[in-house]
Amino acid sequence: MLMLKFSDEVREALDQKKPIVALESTIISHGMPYPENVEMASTVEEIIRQEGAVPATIAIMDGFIKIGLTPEEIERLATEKGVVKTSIRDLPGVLASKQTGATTVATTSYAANEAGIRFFATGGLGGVHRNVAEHLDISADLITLAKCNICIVSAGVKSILDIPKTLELLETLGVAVYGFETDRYPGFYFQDTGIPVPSGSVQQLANIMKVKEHLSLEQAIHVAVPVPTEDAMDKQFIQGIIDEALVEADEQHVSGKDITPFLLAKIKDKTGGDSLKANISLVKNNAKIAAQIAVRYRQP
Ligand code: PSU
Ligand code: MN
Repeated sequence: MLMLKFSDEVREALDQKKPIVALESTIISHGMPYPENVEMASTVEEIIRQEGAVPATIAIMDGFIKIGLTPEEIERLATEKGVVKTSIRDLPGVLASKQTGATTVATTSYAANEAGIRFFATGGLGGVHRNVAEHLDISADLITLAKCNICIVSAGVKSILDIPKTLELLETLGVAVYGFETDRYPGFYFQDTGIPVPSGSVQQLANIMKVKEHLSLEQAIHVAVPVPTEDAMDKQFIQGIIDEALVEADEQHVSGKDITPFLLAKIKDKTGGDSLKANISLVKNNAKIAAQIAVRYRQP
């Protein structure tokens, strides 16, 4: 595809059929403050390399979908003014105007699928927002995952969402959901939503992706990994904070694509930074598990 521009490392990994893990960039530009975001992005790449896979952070730059970024390009995403949160509808516009764009789960999944990269690690998926009947706010992440043959590893969906409705919609779209070594769906900042899911190990999940190669199914599978115990937050406590932040968003008429960055920043302030710590911890852990599955997938 003409719009894709690969780093040498990712191009070589694709040619040699090495395990690769895609990474999104909205989490860098809009999801975390500077400089923690840059530190997180480089550590996550390092973790993937340590597991024997190649990281491919994705962003829009200079009229191309760049797959594999240099440290300077990651710094640019974190510091440049006016980086556009690029969901799938925004992609043609951002490319045409040569703006710098940070890719959401939707756009990263699309790019990974186009590139033939099968694994993608992130923090939390977008989904069905609370009060959906009033705002009809449903992330394009979901509908895009229904069209991308990838395995996306996250700590669940964003805690600010209506989690049961998001899982219902994933089912409708044909996206299978597995808990990583757990039969309860995790809740991003907290470990257990109480919602039952089938459990999978590294080997089982790699096998599922291998079988999927023989089916002409285009949907993603989603692997949900609980946040590591030492950084997990108390469910009741974080729910209370999220509820407060949602009220403030409503009062300030924040909506559309701005709602997630607004809420994440509020939640960070209200938890004295603990939510950021949990967020960084879970992203690193998800990258490790995604790399392990990607490596196993490439083994005979
Ligand atoms: N979850 C987080 N931090 C984030 C996001 C999700 O904890 O920054 C980003 C992801 O890029 C996700 C996007 O794809 O928010 C979803 O945004 P929306 O709901 O506007 O589609
Ligand atoms: Mn939305």
